[in-house]
Amino acid sequence: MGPCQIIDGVEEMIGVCGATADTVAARNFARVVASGTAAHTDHAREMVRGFLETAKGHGPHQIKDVEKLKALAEVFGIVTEGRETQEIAVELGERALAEFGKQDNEPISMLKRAVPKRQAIWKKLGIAPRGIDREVVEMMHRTHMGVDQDYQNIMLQASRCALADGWGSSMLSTELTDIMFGTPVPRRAVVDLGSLKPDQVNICVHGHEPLLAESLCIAAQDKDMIAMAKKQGAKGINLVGVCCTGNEILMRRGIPVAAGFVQQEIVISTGAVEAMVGDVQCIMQSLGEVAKNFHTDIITTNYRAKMPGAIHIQFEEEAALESAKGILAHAINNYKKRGKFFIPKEEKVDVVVGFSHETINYMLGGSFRASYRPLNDNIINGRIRGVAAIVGCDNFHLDDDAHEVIARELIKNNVLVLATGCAATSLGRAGLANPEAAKYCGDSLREVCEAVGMPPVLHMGSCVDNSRILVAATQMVKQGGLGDDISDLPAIGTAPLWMSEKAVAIGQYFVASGAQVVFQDLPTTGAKEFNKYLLEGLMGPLGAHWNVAKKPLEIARLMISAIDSKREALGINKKKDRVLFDMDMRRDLGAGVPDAGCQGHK
Ligand code: NFS
Repeated sequence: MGPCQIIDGVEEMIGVCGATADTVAARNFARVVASGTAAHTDHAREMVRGFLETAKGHGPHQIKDVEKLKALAEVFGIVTEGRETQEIAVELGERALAEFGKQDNEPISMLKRAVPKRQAIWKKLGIAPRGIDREVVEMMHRTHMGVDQDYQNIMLQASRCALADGWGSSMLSTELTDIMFGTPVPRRAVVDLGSLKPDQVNICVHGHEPLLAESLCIAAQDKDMIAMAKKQGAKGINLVGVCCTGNEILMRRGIPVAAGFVQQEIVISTGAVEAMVGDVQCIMQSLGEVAKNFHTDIITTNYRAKMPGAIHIQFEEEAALESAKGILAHAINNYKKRGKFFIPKEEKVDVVVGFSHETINYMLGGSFRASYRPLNDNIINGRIRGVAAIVGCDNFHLDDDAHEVIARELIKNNVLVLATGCAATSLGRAGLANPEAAKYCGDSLREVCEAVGMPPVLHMGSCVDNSRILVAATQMVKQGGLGDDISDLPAIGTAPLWMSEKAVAIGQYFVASGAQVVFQDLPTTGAKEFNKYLLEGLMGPLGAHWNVAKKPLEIARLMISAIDSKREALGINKKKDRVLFDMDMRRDLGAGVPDAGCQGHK
């Protein structure tokens, strides 16, 4: 009688209660999805609460993107005409907060953003998420012993739960964070360990919720704090990011990311870090042990996530700036204790980041015709073969250059890459997230990148920002010419080095939204039927399924061949003649404009 185990090599395994391997694996897989969704949801709730406080005029932050505020308010059916920004923001914040605990059976508001065909699929299957928290609870209930025993039915709720993440909590977090801290625009920055500074107080901000990081950014510019650092003999305060909180401030402020997930211990082992400040998620317990060898203090700031050996300074949202200053003061006072240190200066790579979906719209479309038309046209005319997302974690037990190998193969074959999370950090370190990397592309993608001045790998932010990819894919469908659903697009995603449960939730919401995904492995191979269902069977109800390929190059080739199949289905697999066009044609927003993205190059 438990714990349920699937033993390799035992065919027809059945538990004492009669549960089959397929039921057990489906339950476990669904619980992984629920856990990942819960992590994004609790993060998002904090962001929405912070947004509401900001809307009410409390704390150090402001509503920075009023245009986006109004656009999102419209999605929620909030009247914007003739109303003050603050009034709209408070109503939006309250409505957004209510999405978590909603108890009626109406779908969450953001689902309306999806294309009609996808919404109809969700409705037909009965998987449109209702309340965000409710879907996690129902998932945990249905996978409790003796409840849902049909793996296909379990996967319906796993899809609904994952969709509550992608189109609910993650999307709320991304959008409200943008409204509050500014929608990212392209900016140059650096990544890697060389972003630490030898003569400044180095503070690493690690974790996920940008409320803490943004408050630290503001506090680090305070002249009293800088004076305090100087009094300790430092030239200033150098804030750097680790993991996804790093990606958040990189995207919006151009603050360097020193490390992704696997490098977090190495940052401390430089001996040059006065404090590593964390909130929630992806923070290794081993940091405490590593830090014992140096003067570095590990500071936890969230009551949810305490660590043995760490100093806890609770980050109080109501007094965000004061809290941030307290944390900084602690780090500054540690500067004098710094002993021998080593910063690998050559490990510093230029990146251009900040590719929100709005930026892609603007960048490819230009200021007077911002739209996805040029992207679609370049896909239709074959200059861009398709779009691939490389997302998720890095980890130690698989090839750690997988992201780079996959990305190089994709861009060489004219596939545009979108990246988030630690995958984006690793592609930045590999030198692929800057416009100069266009030289590694196939001829036609290189032409597009050079014309627009964009990198072939577009850094779109943190893991919650995978919701930007859902919006971008939806915009591509709505723009026309590439089918009427995400499942028609020549697009595919991978999280090759996944390790966090959040990555599985993301994978499942992509599949449930109609996008194929590829992982290097899935924890379901002991359950033959269920595994096959994930890898093939989901195609029936959802129009997309999971894929597994072991080696990075195999992953890339599988992605390219999936893109080619979609191109064939769309009838755009034949090379079209180039059509030169003039300014009048460019201004013609209605009709398809061939070659639009490359106009500048001619
Ligand atoms: Ni995503 Fe970001 Fe990194 Fe993986 Fe962890 S930091 S939220 S889970 S390890 S990409």
